[in-house]
Amino acid sequence: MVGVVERLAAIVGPAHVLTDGDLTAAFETDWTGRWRGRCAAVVRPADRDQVRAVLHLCNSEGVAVVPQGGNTGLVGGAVPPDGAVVLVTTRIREIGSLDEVAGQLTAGAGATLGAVAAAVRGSGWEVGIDLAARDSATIGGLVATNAGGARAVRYGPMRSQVAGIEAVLADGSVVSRLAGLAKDNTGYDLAGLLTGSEGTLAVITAVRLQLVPAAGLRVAALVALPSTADAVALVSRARRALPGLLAAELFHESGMQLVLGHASLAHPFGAPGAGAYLLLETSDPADALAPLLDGFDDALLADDEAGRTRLWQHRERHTEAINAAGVPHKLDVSLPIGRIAAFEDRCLALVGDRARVVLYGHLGDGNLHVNLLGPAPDDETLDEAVLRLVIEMDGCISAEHGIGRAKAGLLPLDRSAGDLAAMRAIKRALDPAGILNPGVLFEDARQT
Ligand code: FAD
Ligand code: 2HG
Ligand code: ZN
Repeated sequence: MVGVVERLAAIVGPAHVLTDGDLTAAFETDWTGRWRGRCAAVVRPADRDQVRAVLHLCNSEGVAVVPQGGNTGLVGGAVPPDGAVVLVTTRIREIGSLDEVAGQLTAGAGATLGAVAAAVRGSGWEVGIDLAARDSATIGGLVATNAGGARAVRYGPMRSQVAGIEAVLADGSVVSRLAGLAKDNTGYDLAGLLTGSEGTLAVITAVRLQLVPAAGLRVAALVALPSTADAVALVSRARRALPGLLAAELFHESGMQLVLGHASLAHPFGAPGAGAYLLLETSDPADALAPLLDGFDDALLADDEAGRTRLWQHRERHTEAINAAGVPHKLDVSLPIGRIAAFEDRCLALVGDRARVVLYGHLGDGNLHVNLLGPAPDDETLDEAVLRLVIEMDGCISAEHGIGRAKAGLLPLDRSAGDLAAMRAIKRALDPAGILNPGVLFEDARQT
């Protein structure tokens, strides 16, 4: 490995190859602290050609490579197996000029979502995706995980924002389609294939983003409701009554109390007790929202930025508040929206007193985040039981964070033998030596 480290330094410059444990530590642990590895080196290429050279070298030497962007992923997908090279993209962060006519721009994979959002602010266009990790999560990471976030109910997940991709395959060859053509039927959709591939098929180096028209008006409402079933009914009505619905987020008193304690906030409704909280945001005028809220005594409305931020923090700060309470097991599941309330009841009954459960999520998408606090980091008994329940109720085991290392062993619960065989065939075709992110998606795909 010493020879490889020297050759990596020759490619990217010695300052951009880290081997000292104090310097590599932050790249070896995930955001929750549940996953850890010990890499041989962290390498930070400056551009696509350096990525090509790094991959070419590692492929010929049989060294595993773990692509990493902002390291905000929540399924251990950017954490290295021992001895791997972590390829960090954050120096590849150039943001190209905005094509005002098409509403598109090309961003380096290492540009953060926040930087791209800032670059287009005031143009009349905006990125159709937003999430609380915006200032660290990178465009490449968002595409590699097909991230969702609060606005997916309106604009779809990251897949819907991708107009083209440039990426480097394991052997150093390049695939590139960055013209951003709305219609392009010239063979396989490689950008589509790489979206959601979690660093197992290629290193994404640039993304052509399709922006959405910026919402002029934004009105948020935080509503306290008797139950999740009431929240589901309200979301269903909101989807029909509000063409501009931007977000429909669910949480509960369990999460509310964690956030209030962590952030030293007063209860927004003065006292606890609601069965469910629903945060709606729309670009429709407030008077379109008001009739939906008739009959609910506890609803807070905000149409200015400060007021919206105040309401949103109760939802957005769940992840950090949970981290502050312990090392969580995170299950990020999809269910038919009509079965969410029943799932919550069955999930709470199933877990009982074996863990503290915090349930919340993107209700408009039928996406629940099941956070379990208490079980040891490597005890997956409850994780598996909850995911089996999800499948029994016609859901799937990842709505937005991906499979990563966390759920690689459980993927066969969800995907058929035929699906898995096709996925493995694609993996073998694009990465025959299996150097890219071994252990992610396929538990056994390894060769360090
Ligand atoms: P990383 O964590 O560095 O990597 C994630 C995966 O992508 C890994 O498998 C890695 O190998 C791969 N990867 C990264 N960059 C590349 C690349 N250039 N080429 C190939 N593979 C690559 N997720 C949501 O979907 N919705 C949310 O609402 C949401 N909210 C969050 C809130 C908080 C506070 C936090 C901490 C996380 C949240 N996440 C959310 C999870 C996370 O932000 C996303 O998964 C994000 O897409 C990860 O981006 P990243 O740059 O940090 O990727
Ligand atoms: C969110 O929706 C993120 O806030 C993180 O996807 C979810 O912390 C989680 O479990
Ligand atoms: Zn989420």
